[in-house]
Amino acid sequence: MSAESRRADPRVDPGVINKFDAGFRRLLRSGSRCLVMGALNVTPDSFSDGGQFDSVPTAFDHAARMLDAGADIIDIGGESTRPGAAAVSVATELGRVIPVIEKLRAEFDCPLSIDTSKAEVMRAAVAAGATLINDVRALRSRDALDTVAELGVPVCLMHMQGRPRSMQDAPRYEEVTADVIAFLRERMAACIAAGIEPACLIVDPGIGFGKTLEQNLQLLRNLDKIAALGAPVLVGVSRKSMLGQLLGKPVGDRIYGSVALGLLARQKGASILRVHDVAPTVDALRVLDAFSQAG
Ligand code: 7PM
Repeated sequence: MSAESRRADPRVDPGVINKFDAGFRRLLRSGSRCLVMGALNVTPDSFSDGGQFDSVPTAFDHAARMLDAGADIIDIGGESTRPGAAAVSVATELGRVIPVIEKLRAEFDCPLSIDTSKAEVMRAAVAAGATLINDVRALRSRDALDTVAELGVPVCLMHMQGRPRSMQDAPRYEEVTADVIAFLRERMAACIAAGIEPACLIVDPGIGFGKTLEQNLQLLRNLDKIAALGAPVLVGVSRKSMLGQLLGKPVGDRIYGSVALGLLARQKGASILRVHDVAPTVDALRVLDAFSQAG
Protein backbone atom coordinates (compact mmCIF):
# COMPACT_ATOMS: atom_id res chain seq x y z
CA MET A 1 0.00 0.00 0.00
CA SER A 2 1.45 3.38 -0.99
CA ALA A 3 1.98 6.31 1.35
CA GLU A 4 -0.74 8.13 -0.58
CA SER A 5 -3.29 5.38 -0.03
CA ARG A 6 -2.33 5.29 3.63
CA ARG A 7 -3.13 8.99 4.10
CA ALA A 8 -5.31 9.26 7.19
CA ASP A 9 -8.84 10.55 6.96
CA PRO A 10 -8.62 14.04 8.50
CA ARG A 11 -11.56 13.08 10.73
CA VAL A 12 -9.69 10.05 12.04
CA ASP A 13 -10.78 9.24 15.58
CA PRO A 14 -9.68 6.59 18.08
CA GLY A 15 -12.47 4.25 16.94
CA VAL A 16 -11.09 4.32 13.41
CA ILE A 17 -7.62 3.59 14.72
CA ASN A 18 -9.01 0.58 16.60
CA LYS A 19 -10.64 -0.68 13.43
CA PHE A 20 -7.47 -0.65 11.31
CA ASP A 21 -5.53 -1.95 14.26
CA ALA A 22 -7.88 -4.94 14.47
CA GLY A 23 -7.23 -5.47 10.76
CA PHE A 24 -3.50 -5.41 11.41
CA ARG A 25 -3.79 -7.94 14.23
CA ARG A 26 -5.85 -10.26 12.04
CA LEU A 27 -3.35 -9.96 9.19
CA LEU A 28 -0.45 -10.65 11.56
CA ARG A 29 -2.01 -13.74 13.09
CA SER A 30 -3.23 -15.08 9.74
CA GLY A 31 0.38 -15.47 8.66
CA SER A 32 -0.80 -15.05 5.06
CA ARG A 33 2.26 -12.99 4.22
CA CYS A 34 5.33 -11.69 5.97
CA LEU A 35 4.92 -8.10 7.21
CA VAL A 36 7.65 -5.51 6.83
CA MET A 37 8.49 -3.13 9.67
CA GLY A 38 10.50 -0.09 8.55
CA ALA A 39 12.97 1.14 11.18
CA LEU A 40 12.81 4.87 11.85
CA ASN A 41 15.54 6.03 14.21
CA VAL A 42 15.02 9.45 15.72
CA THR A 43 18.27 9.52 17.67
CA PRO A 44 20.60 12.48 17.07
CA ASP A 45 23.30 10.21 15.62
CA SER A 46 20.91 9.35 12.79
CA PHE A 47 20.65 13.03 11.77
CA SER A 48 23.59 14.87 10.35
CA ASP A 49 22.85 18.10 12.21
CA GLY A 50 21.96 16.36 15.47
CA GLY A 51 19.31 18.99 16.20
CA GLN A 52 15.62 18.88 17.09
CA PHE A 53 14.63 21.47 14.52
CA ASP A 54 14.94 19.30 11.43
CA SER A 55 14.13 15.96 12.95
CA VAL A 56 10.34 15.85 12.52
CA PRO A 57 10.23 16.66 8.79
CA THR A 58 13.26 14.43 8.14
CA ALA A 59 11.71 11.53 10.03
CA PHE A 60 8.37 12.10 8.35
CA ASP A 61 9.90 12.03 4.86
CA HIS A 62 11.78 8.86 5.66
CA ALA A 63 8.62 7.16 6.97
CA ALA A 64 6.63 8.28 3.90
CA ARG A 65 9.31 6.78 1.64
CA MET A 66 9.23 3.49 3.54
CA LEU A 67 5.41 3.35 3.29
CA ASP A 68 5.62 4.07 -0.44
CA ALA A 69 8.03 1.17 -0.74
CA GLY A 70 5.49 -1.13 0.92
CA ALA A 71 6.25 -1.06 4.64
CA ASP A 72 3.36 -2.37 6.76
CA ILE A 73 4.54 -0.87 10.06
CA ILE A 74 6.81 2.04 11.01
CA ASP A 75 8.93 1.45 14.13
CA ILE A 76 9.92 4.70 15.84
CA GLY A 77 12.87 4.62 18.23
CA GLY A 78 14.40 7.44 20.27
CA GLU A 79 16.79 5.40 22.37
CA SER A 80 19.85 4.02 20.63
CA THR A 81 20.19 0.34 21.49
CA ARG A 82 23.41 -0.13 19.55
CA PRO A 83 26.25 -1.91 21.35
CA GLY A 84 28.00 0.61 23.61
CA ALA A 85 25.25 3.24 23.45
CA ALA A 86 24.59 5.44 26.48
CA ALA A 87 21.22 5.55 28.27
CA VAL A 88 18.82 8.44 27.58
CA SER A 89 16.36 10.13 29.96
CA VAL A 90 12.57 9.86 29.71
CA ALA A 91 12.34 13.55 28.80
CA THR A 92 14.90 13.21 26.02
CA GLU A 93 13.22 10.15 24.57
CA LEU A 94 9.75 11.75 24.74
CA GLY A 95 11.06 14.89 23.05
CA ARG A 96 12.42 12.81 20.18
CA VAL A 97 9.58 10.40 19.51
CA ILE A 98 6.27 12.07 20.46
CA PRO A 99 6.33 14.85 17.82
CA VAL A 100 7.17 12.26 15.16
CA ILE A 101 4.37 9.91 16.22
CA GLU A 102 1.87 12.79 16.29
CA LYS A 103 2.88 13.90 12.81
CA LEU A 104 2.77 10.36 11.37
CA ARG A 105 -0.56 9.61 13.02
CA ALA A 106 -2.03 12.84 11.63
CA GLU A 107 -1.02 11.82 8.11
CA PHE A 108 -1.10 8.01 7.94
CA ASP A 109 -3.42 5.26 9.14
CA CYS A 110 -0.70 2.58 9.26
CA PRO A 111 0.37 0.67 12.37
CA LEU A 112 2.99 2.67 14.31
CA SER A 113 5.36 0.91 16.67
CA ILE A 114 7.22 2.59 19.52
CA ASP A 115 10.68 1.16 20.21
CA THR A 116 11.11 1.79 23.93
CA SER A 117 11.59 0.10 27.30
CA LYS A 118 10.23 2.94 29.42
CA ALA A 119 6.65 2.78 30.75
CA GLU A 120 6.24 6.58 30.54
CA VAL A 121 7.27 6.59 26.88
CA MET A 122 4.95 3.64 26.08
CA ARG A 123 2.01 5.47 27.63
CA ALA A 124 2.68 8.81 25.90
CA ALA A 125 3.41 7.13 22.57
CA VAL A 126 0.12 5.19 22.57
CA ALA A 127 -1.74 8.38 23.54
CA ALA A 128 -0.08 10.07 20.54
CA GLY A 129 -1.15 7.25 18.19
CA ALA A 130 1.29 4.35 18.48
CA THR A 131 -0.43 0.97 18.18
CA LEU A 132 2.36 -1.49 18.98
CA ILE A 133 5.19 -1.60 21.53
CA ASN A 134 8.62 -2.93 20.58
CA ASP A 135 10.69 -3.50 23.70
CA VAL A 136 14.25 -4.81 23.38
CA ARG A 137 14.12 -5.43 27.17
CA ALA A 138 10.94 -7.54 26.92
CA LEU A 139 9.01 -5.52 29.55
CA ARG A 140 11.59 -6.07 32.31
CA SER A 141 11.81 -2.34 33.12
CA ARG A 142 9.85 -0.80 35.99
CA ASP A 143 6.05 -0.67 35.44
CA ALA A 144 6.38 -1.87 31.83
CA LEU A 145 4.29 -5.05 32.26
CA ASP A 146 1.41 -3.29 34.02
CA THR A 147 1.50 -0.39 31.57
CA VAL A 148 1.20 -2.63 28.51
CA ALA A 149 -1.57 -4.64 30.20
CA GLU A 150 -3.46 -1.40 30.74
CA LEU A 151 -2.82 -0.04 27.23
CA GLY A 152 -4.05 -3.26 25.60
CA VAL A 153 -1.75 -3.01 22.56
CA PRO A 154 0.36 -5.72 20.91
CA VAL A 155 3.92 -5.97 22.22
CA CYS A 156 7.14 -7.44 20.84
CA LEU A 157 9.26 -9.20 23.48
CA MET A 158 12.91 -9.32 22.38
CA HIS A 159 15.70 -11.43 23.86
CA MET A 160 18.85 -9.57 24.84
CA GLN A 161 21.72 -10.93 26.93
CA GLY A 162 23.22 -8.22 29.15
CA ARG A 163 22.82 -4.51 28.47
CA PRO A 164 23.49 -2.59 25.25
CA ARG A 165 26.65 -1.08 26.71
CA SER A 166 28.39 -4.41 27.27
CA MET A 167 26.28 -7.10 25.59
CA GLN A 168 28.80 -7.93 22.86
CA ASP A 169 31.74 -8.31 25.27
CA ALA A 170 31.48 -12.05 25.92
CA PRO A 171 28.07 -13.54 25.20
CA ARG A 172 27.69 -16.93 26.89
CA TYR A 173 24.95 -19.54 26.61
CA GLU A 174 24.37 -23.07 27.76
CA GLU A 175 22.71 -23.67 24.37
CA VAL A 176 21.69 -20.48 22.63
CA THR A 177 18.36 -21.56 21.07
CA ALA A 178 17.16 -23.36 24.21
CA ASP A 179 18.23 -20.41 26.39
CA VAL A 180 16.45 -17.85 24.18
CA ILE A 181 13.30 -20.00 24.07
CA ALA A 182 13.33 -20.38 27.88
CA PHE A 183 13.69 -16.62 28.26
CA LEU A 184 10.86 -15.85 25.81
CA ARG A 185 8.62 -18.46 27.41
CA GLU A 186 9.22 -16.86 30.84
CA ARG A 187 8.48 -13.37 29.49
CA MET A 188 5.29 -14.58 27.75
CA ALA A 189 4.15 -16.11 31.05
CA ALA A 190 4.98 -12.87 32.91
CA CYS A 191 2.93 -10.90 30.38
CA ILE A 192 -0.05 -13.21 30.69
CA ALA A 193 0.18 -13.14 34.50
CA ALA A 194 0.14 -9.32 34.31
CA GLY A 195 -3.08 -9.42 32.27
CA ILE A 196 -1.75 -8.98 28.72
CA GLU A 197 -3.78 -10.97 26.20
CA PRO A 198 -1.85 -13.90 24.67
CA ALA A 199 -3.01 -12.68 21.22
CA CYS A 200 -1.06 -9.43 21.80
CA LEU A 201 2.33 -11.15 22.11
CA ILE A 202 5.07 -11.13 19.46
CA VAL A 203 8.49 -12.67 20.14
CA ASP A 204 11.96 -11.87 18.78
CA PRO A 205 15.28 -13.73 19.22
CA GLY A 206 17.16 -10.39 19.28
CA ILE A 207 19.71 -11.02 16.54
CA GLY A 208 22.96 -9.24 17.49
CA PHE A 209 21.90 -8.43 21.05
CA GLY A 210 24.54 -10.28 23.07
CA LYS A 211 25.29 -12.96 20.45
CA THR A 212 28.28 -14.06 18.42
CA LEU A 213 28.03 -14.67 14.67
CA GLU A 214 27.74 -18.40 15.28
CA GLN A 215 25.01 -17.90 17.91
CA ASN A 216 23.07 -15.59 15.56
CA LEU A 217 23.26 -18.18 12.76
CA GLN A 218 22.12 -20.96 15.08
CA LEU A 219 19.14 -18.90 16.23
CA LEU A 220 18.10 -18.18 12.64
CA ARG A 221 18.47 -21.82 11.64
CA ASN A 222 16.28 -22.78 14.62
CA LEU A 223 13.73 -20.01 14.18
CA ASP A 224 10.99 -22.62 13.61
CA LYS A 225 11.49 -23.75 17.21
CA ILE A 226 10.98 -20.16 18.40
CA ALA A 227 7.85 -19.89 16.20
CA ALA A 228 6.56 -23.02 17.95
CA LEU A 229 6.07 -20.87 21.08
CA GLY A 230 2.84 -19.88 19.33
CA ALA A 231 3.40 -16.13 18.98
CA PRO A 232 4.28 -14.40 15.70
CA VAL A 233 8.06 -14.01 15.36
CA LEU A 234 9.70 -10.67 14.54
CA VAL A 235 13.29 -10.72 13.26
CA GLY A 236 15.75 -7.88 12.73
CA VAL A 237 18.87 -8.75 10.74
CA SER A 238 18.96 -5.67 8.53
CA ARG A 239 22.48 -4.25 8.06
CA LYS A 240 23.62 -5.87 11.32
CA SER A 241 27.21 -6.60 12.24
CA MET A 242 26.75 -10.34 11.63
CA LEU A 243 26.48 -9.35 7.94
CA GLY A 244 29.59 -7.26 8.32
CA GLN A 245 31.36 -10.32 9.70
CA LEU A 246 30.04 -12.59 6.94
CA LEU A 247 30.64 -10.19 4.05
CA GLY A 248 33.45 -7.94 5.23
CA LYS A 249 31.42 -4.93 4.11
CA PRO A 250 30.47 -1.64 5.78
CA VAL A 251 26.92 -0.99 6.92
CA GLY A 252 25.85 0.72 3.67
CA ASP A 253 26.84 -2.29 1.55
CA ARG A 254 24.87 -4.96 3.39
CA ILE A 255 21.54 -4.67 1.55
CA TYR A 256 21.79 -7.89 -0.48
CA GLY A 257 23.01 -9.84 2.52
CA SER A 258 20.20 -8.37 4.63
CA VAL A 259 17.57 -9.34 2.07
CA ALA A 260 18.98 -12.87 1.76
CA LEU A 261 19.02 -13.40 5.52
CA GLY A 262 15.54 -11.91 5.85
CA LEU A 263 14.21 -14.41 3.31
CA LEU A 264 15.83 -17.28 5.16
CA ALA A 265 14.22 -16.03 8.38
CA ARG A 266 10.84 -15.93 6.63
CA GLN A 267 11.33 -19.51 5.41
CA LYS A 268 12.00 -20.54 9.01
CA GLY A 269 8.78 -18.93 10.23
CA ALA A 270 9.28 -15.18 10.72
CA SER A 271 6.04 -13.18 10.55
CA ILE A 272 7.58 -9.69 10.61
CA LEU A 273 10.95 -8.47 9.31
CA ARG A 274 12.32 -5.27 10.82
CA VAL A 275 14.37 -3.62 8.07
CA HIS A 276 16.01 -0.43 6.86
CA ASP A 277 15.80 -1.22 3.14
CA VAL A 278 12.09 -1.66 2.59
CA ALA A 279 11.80 -1.82 -1.22
CA PRO A 280 14.18 -4.74 -1.86
CA THR A 281 12.78 -6.62 1.15
CA VAL A 282 9.18 -6.24 -0.06
CA ASP A 283 10.07 -7.45 -3.58
CA ALA A 284 12.00 -10.43 -2.26
CA LEU A 285 9.21 -11.42 0.14
CA ARG A 286 6.62 -11.20 -2.64
CA VAL A 287 8.68 -13.61 -4.70
CA LEU A 288 9.23 -15.97 -1.78
CA ASP A 289 5.62 -15.92 -0.61
CA ALA A 290 4.39 -16.67 -4.16
CA PHE A 291 6.94 -19.47 -4.46
CA SER A 292 5.91 -20.96 -1.11
CA GLN A 293 2.19 -20.83 -1.96
CA ALA A 294 2.40 -22.16 -5.51
CA GLY A 295 0.48 -25.41 -6.01
C1 7PM B 1 23.09 -0.06 15.89
C2 7PM B 1 23.07 -1.45 15.91
C3 7PM B 1 21.93 0.65 15.83
C4 7PM B 1 21.86 -2.11 15.89
C5 7PM B 1 20.73 -0.01 15.80
C6 7PM B 1 20.71 -1.39 15.86
C7 7PM B 1 16.04 -4.81 16.70
C8 7PM B 1 15.16 -3.93 17.31
C9 7PM B 1 17.01 -2.91 16.84
C10 7PM B 1 15.64 -6.18 16.52
C11 7PM B 1 13.57 -5.58 17.57
C12 7PM B 1 19.00 -1.98 14.31
C13 7PM B 1 19.45 -2.17 15.72
N1 7PM B 1 17.18 -4.15 16.40
N2 7PM B 1 13.93 -4.30 17.73
N3 7PM B 1 15.78 -2.74 17.40
N4 7PM B 1 14.40 -6.51 16.98
N5 7PM B 1 12.36 -5.99 17.99
O1 7PM B 1 19.49 -2.76 13.48
O2 7PM B 1 16.37 -7.04 16.03
O3 7PM B 1 18.23 -1.08 14.00
S1 7PM B 1 18.17 -1.64 16.82
